Amino acid sequence: MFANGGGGAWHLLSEYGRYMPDLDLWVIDEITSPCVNTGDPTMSPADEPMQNGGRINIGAYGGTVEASRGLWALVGDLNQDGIVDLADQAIIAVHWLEELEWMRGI
Ligand SMILES: [Ca+2]
Ligand SMILES: [Ca+2]
Repeated sequence: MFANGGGGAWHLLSEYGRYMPDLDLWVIDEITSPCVNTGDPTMSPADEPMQNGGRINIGAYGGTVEASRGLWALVGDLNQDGIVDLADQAIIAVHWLEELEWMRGI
């Protein structure tokens, strides 16, 4: 599931963002490669752009600024520091009961 492997474009397809170096922009694909966020779990994905899923990608661009984006692995990790803890709970406490205007009519 590459952008165009036959054409030498080895960036992984992603519904969350894939870099197109020839146009210097990010695009959204209809599917996500299973290689997104399935690399070595002991390696830091810090060099991948956010949203980097909290795990390095497999492939030529895994661990680089051109890595395809993916969903963050920990849903409750609101500050995306890799752990669900009181800091995340504090974010919820600060924003507790906020709502969008369109919700007020329901
Ligand atoms: Ca990743
Ligand atoms: Ca956190």
